[in-house]
Amino acid sequence: MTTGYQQRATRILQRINELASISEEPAVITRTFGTDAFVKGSHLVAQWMQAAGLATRIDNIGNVRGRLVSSSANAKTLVIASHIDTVVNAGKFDGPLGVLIGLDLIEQLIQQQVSLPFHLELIAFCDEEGCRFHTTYLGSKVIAGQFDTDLLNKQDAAGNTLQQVIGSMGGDPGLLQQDAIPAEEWLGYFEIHIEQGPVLYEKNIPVGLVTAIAGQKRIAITFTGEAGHAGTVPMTKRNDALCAAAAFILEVERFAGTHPHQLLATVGTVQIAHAASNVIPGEVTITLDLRHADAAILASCHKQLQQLGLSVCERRTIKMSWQAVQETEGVSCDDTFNQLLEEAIQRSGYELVKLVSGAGHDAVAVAAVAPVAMLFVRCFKGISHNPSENVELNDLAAAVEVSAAFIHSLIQKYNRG
Ligand code: HGY
Ligand code: MN
Ligand code: MN
Repeated sequence: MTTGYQQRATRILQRINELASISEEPAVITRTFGTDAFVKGSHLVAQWMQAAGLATRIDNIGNVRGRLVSSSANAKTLVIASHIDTVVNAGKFDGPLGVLIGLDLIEQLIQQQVSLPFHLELIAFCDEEGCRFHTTYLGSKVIAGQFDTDLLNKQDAAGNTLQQVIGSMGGDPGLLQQDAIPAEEWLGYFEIHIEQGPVLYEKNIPVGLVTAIAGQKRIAITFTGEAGHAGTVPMTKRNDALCAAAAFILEVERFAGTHPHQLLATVGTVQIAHAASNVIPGEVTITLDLRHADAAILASCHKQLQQLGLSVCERRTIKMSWQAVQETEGVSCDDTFNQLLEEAIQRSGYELVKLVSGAGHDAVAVAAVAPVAMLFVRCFKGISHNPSENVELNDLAAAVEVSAAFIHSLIQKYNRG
């Protein structure tokens, strides 16, 4: 016999699958900011919001926003959100799970004709991953009033600026400020997201409470040597930029792998300029992603790795440029919200697990202006950013049950005034 939560989870899963079928490439899931597939996915989510009876719009940067207005005077706004952009060759739950559970929660509130002491805004953020412009949280920065207009000049690999891409989607970059929710109007922010790590899976527990989100730094590093003929330049006379990059990458792995405080360091992209199989690479650019919950440790590792890069390059007479592309401090989730979320988890009969998120989330951008809370959902072996990302139906049902209990406790709390 399926419970009401399992029926709701089944419908949520159907929507997750339908959204996942919209991709830039056949047979994989890729929906990066501003592409046709991304726009098509946004319109599908907007249709669902409209059908649910929400006042729906796509804002100037491309966030899909559905609002359920409260009749209470001076009501503030609670945002339930996550993102619908993806990495390349992504899983189908990272982002959409939080948006579509949020949609279900709001549909239920409408169906039960619950009178809300606060406005509820469901948001599908447009660019949490930062795959196209390497700066994450573009959509959430806009609604939090934290968007730096210098970002509009950022260029993607094809030389398109963010300004142009926003315009291509019908947005007006000059109106981004107006899309912010004013700081004084915020009640808070709630995001449901897969854990993307192994803790809940290993503990065999469906949901977890997030206490904090780690800080991260993204750096673009360019190694410049000298291009040359693969068939004539002796090995001892080469300034091979790719070999220097490779030596540095292995140094990064050694440094992070032996670091006493679980530093996470990843080189996710390598670009060889004018690459050809018979040319000694003259210029190579890599991206380095550094994560740690402690800002001081993150900053000192960043400095040490830059030094390591310089010494690798000195030994090889290679020039190195080191450019920080994005830096976000870690944030803590709100204690009051977490107390209510903790009670919702326990009232629903689940063991309480508290976790720090190594992955970044839009909650990081919103934490600058509002209290944030996050609920993690177990995913298969903690795998994510990978097409084998998976969530069991019963875990989806558990997340619906706990989230609904949490929202109801917020309604009770603010109805009491
Ligand atoms: O990279 C991250 O932590 C997130 O998935 N954007
Ligand atoms: Mn995500
Ligand atoms: Mn992600």
